[in-house]
Amino acid sequence: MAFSPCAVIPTYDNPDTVREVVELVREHVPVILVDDGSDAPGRAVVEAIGAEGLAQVHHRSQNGGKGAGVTTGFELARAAGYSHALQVDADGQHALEDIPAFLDAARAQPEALILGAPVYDDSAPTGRLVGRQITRFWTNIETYGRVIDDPMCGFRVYPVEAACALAPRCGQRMDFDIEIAVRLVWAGLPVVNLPTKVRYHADGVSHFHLVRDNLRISWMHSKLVLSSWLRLLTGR
Ligand SMILES: Nc1nc2c(ncn2[C@@H]2O[C@H](COP(=O)(O)OP(=O)(O)OP(=O)(O)O)[C@@H](O)[C@H]2O)c(=O)[nH]1
Ligand SMILES: [Mg+2]
Repeated sequence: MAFSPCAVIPTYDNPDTVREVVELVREHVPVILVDDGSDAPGRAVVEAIGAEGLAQVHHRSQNGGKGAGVTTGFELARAAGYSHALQVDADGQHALEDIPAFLDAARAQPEALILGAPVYDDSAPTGRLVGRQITRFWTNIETYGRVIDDPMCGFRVYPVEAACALAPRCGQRMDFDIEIAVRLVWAGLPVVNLPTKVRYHADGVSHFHLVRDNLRISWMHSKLVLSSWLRLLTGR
């Protein structure tokens, strides 16, 4: 299949940032924007983006989580015939000037999963940095080595077919980014980790719930560690 990338952007209540993100991303690739049941202000911005033809817009009727939004985006990407999906957050935290480097890496190794490896500045909250170290400890165990630099960064490129096959089996909220990366490693995809700056804006919006999402992520790691041991024991 010829290399034909699009972007999949999940959004939930990002009225202040989503338009600028879409405008910058569409300079590189066509955009599929999945609104995951945003409240009126976020929904109105997404509707305007669709009406202006800046992106292919899909509205999910109910909030299902970041993973649910991305999964819907993968399905739309496959239906439209795209080979690769660049995933970018809608909150303006990613260094979109790095998009060409991400696309070049995917073009050079189309079978690979291209993962952003965040380079933080002083704006990053300590709690989030510690959480990432813990989840990285577990993904190293789950993947039998240091394959994934950062399993939580939402800036990455997926081969669409492989992503569509595994996405519905993954946790559909903030656990999604981690679980699909591990499962794609298990499926045999090579991983390319690309350093990229991540900023936390003073007035930024986060939907990451410290307790609820960390509990969900802990449960997911329990399942994945068990599965990784079973895979070793059974050779499957
Ligand atoms: N579809 C969907 N997208 C979501 C949901 N929650 C967050 N997102 C999107 O996922 C991206 C990242 O969300 P954030 O809340 O910033 O999560 P995060 O980047 O892991 O957390 P921080 O490190 O605190 O920024 C943004 O584009 C959000 O709009 C959701 O419930 N559904
Ligand atoms: Mg964020």
